[in-house]
Amino acid sequence: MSAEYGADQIQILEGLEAVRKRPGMYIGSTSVKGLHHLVYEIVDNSIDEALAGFCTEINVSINKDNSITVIDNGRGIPIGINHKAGLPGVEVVFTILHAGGKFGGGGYKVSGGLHGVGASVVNALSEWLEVVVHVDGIRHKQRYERGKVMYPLKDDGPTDFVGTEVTFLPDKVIFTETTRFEYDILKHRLREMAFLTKGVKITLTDYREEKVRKDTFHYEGGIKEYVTYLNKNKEALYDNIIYCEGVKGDIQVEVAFQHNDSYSENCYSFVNNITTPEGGTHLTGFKIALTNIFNDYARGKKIIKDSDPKLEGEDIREGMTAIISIKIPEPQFEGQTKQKLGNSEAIGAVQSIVNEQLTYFLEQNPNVGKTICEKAVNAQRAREAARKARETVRKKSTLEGGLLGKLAPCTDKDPEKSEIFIVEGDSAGGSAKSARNRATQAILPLRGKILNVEKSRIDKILGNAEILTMITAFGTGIHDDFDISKLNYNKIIIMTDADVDGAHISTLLLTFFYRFMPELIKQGHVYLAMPPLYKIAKGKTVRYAYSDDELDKVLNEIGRENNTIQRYKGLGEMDKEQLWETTMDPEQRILRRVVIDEETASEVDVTFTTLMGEKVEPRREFIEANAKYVKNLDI
Ligand code: TTJ
Repeated sequence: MSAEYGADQIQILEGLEAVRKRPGMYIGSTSVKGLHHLVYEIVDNSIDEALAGFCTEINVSINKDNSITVIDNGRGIPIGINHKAGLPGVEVVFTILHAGGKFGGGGYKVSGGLHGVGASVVNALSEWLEVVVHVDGIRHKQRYERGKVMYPLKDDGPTDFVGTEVTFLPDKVIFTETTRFEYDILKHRLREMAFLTKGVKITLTDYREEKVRKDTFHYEGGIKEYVTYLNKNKEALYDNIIYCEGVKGDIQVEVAFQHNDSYSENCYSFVNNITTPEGGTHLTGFKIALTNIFNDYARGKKIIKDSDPKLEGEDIREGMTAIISIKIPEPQFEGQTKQKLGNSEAIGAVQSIVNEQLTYFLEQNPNVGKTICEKAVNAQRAREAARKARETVRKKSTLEGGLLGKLAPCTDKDPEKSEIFIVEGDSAGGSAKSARNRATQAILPLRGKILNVEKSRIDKILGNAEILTMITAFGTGIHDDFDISKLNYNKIIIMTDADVDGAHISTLLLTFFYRFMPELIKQGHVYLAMPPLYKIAKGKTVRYAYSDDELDKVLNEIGRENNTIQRYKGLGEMDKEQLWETTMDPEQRILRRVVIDEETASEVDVTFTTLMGEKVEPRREFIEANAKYVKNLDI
C-alpha cells in the first residue's frame, strides 16, 4: 500500500480529513438534518443524470443495518482513467473534494449537467461506502472506509444491468446525535424531488422492520402534479393547473399554480431542485408578473373600473397554491439561512416567461381569469374591512378592560421574562391564577372552543371576541400587521386538559397561530404545557406520571402494592400547589415547543387543511391512518 501513498494520495486524504473535521461546513450540521442530507447528496447525482436524459429510475433503500443504498439506471459513473488525477473517474468522484461544496466553496452544485460535488463529502462522513458501476456487463466495485480507499477499482463479476449503485453507512463518530434514518423525512424529500424532476421514478423501501414499507413517486406532470397534491384536500376554484415554462438566457423557468377556496397563500420556490423557504428573486419576478397581469386583465374585462384601487399582490394570491422552480448555473444565496435567491437576472427571466404565457392562457380561458379576479376583488374588500376592524381593535385595546377583561396580566413588563398561559374555561383559569407566579406569568382563560379559522377570512376572525383578546394580549397584531418585535411574552403556553376536548382546543389555537401568526411558531414562542396524567400516592410519598410508560416506571420504583393511582381528567382536579409544581413551575415543569421544519413546510399546510378544512373524507382517512399512534384517548 505504501507505493499507493504518493503525495497525491496524502493530499486526497487531507481533503476528506477537512470534511471530517468541519462536517457542518459541508452538510450544514451533524444533527438529524445533516444525516438525511447525506442521502440527498447522493440522490442529487442520479437526479443530474436524469436531467441529462440518461436515467429514468432511482431506487433508495434503507437496509437492516441502517445503511442506505441508492441505485440508478443511468450511464454509470465513468470508470475510465481521469488523466488529471491518474485515477478511475469513479474514484475521483468519491475521494477528491471538489470546489463548490454545499457550504464550502460558494453556491450549490448545479443540477442538469454538471455532476454534484456531494459524493466525496458523503464518503468522508461514512464508516464505509461501496460503489458498484454496472457497465459493459461487469460490476466495477470499490470500497472506502472513512474516505480511505480499501482496494483499487476491481472486476466484481458479471451484471446484466447498466447504472450506478452506492451503499453507505453514516459514521456514528460524526453523527453522534443519531444515525437512524426516518422514513417520513426521506419520503417527503424524495417525493419533492420526483415532483421537481418530471418523469423520473423514485422509490423508497425500508427493510428494517418485519413488514417491508415502500413508496413510489413518479409524476409525468412534474410541478403541475405537485400543485394538485398540495391542493388535494382543498376545494379548487377551477380545474386547470396554470403552467408556464421556458428558458431565458441560461435560466430555465417552470411555474405552476391553482387557486382554492381557502384564504391562505402557499407559494413554494426552488432553485436547482433545492427549496428556498426565504424566497428571493425568482419568487419576486413571479409576484410582479401576477400583479401586473391580473390588474391589466381585470381592468380590460371591466371587472374593476379604472378609478378603483388596484388589486394588491396578496389579494390575487389569496387561496393560491404555487410552485416556482428555476434552474440557474451560478445561484447566489442570501438571507439568514442562505435559502433566499439573490441573482437579480432571475427577476426578469421569470417575469417575462410568466407575462407572455399567462396572458395567453387568460385570453384562452376567460372564465378562469374572471374567477381569479372576482376572488381577488373579494379579498381586497375583506382586507379593507379588516383594516377598519383592526382600527377598532387598536382603539378598543387601549381600553384595557374592553378586550382584555379576562386576562390576568403579570406584573413584570419585560417580554423576555414573561409568559402567558392560555387555559380552557374559568375553573382552570381560576386554578391557574391562584397557582401562578404573578410577576412573570399571565393567565388568559378562554370561554370553551375558539373559532376554527381554517375556514374563515381575516375580517370574520376579527369579529371573534376570543381571537381579538389573544391578539390584543400578545401585542403583535396579525397577518400583514404582524410585528414580532411587539410580542409581550417570550412564551405562549397552551395549557388545556389532557382529554379530547383539551386536544381539540389546542388544535384550534395552533390553527389560528399557524394561519395568522406563523412567525410566533417559527420563532419558537409557542409551547404546549404538559399536565400530569396520573398522581401516585403511597403513604406519605406522592409521585406524578406524565405518560403510561412513566406510570409503569414509577410503580416499578415504589412497588405496586398499597398505593392509590388517580387519573387526572382535567387541570381543575389539582389544587394550586400541585398545578404549580407539576405544570407551571419553570424549574420542574415539562413544556413541548411547537416547531415547523422549513424543509417539510408544505406538509404542514396539507395537514392543517386535512384536519381543520371542510372535507370530511380526507380527515377520516388521516385519523384512521394515525389512530394507532394515539395513547390515553379517553372517550
Ligand atoms: C457522467 O458523464 C458520463 C457518464 O455518466 C455521467 C455520470 O456520472 N452519471 C452518473 C453518476 N449516474 N449516476 C451517477 C451517480 C449515482 C449515484 C447513486 C451516486 C453518485 C455519486 C453518482
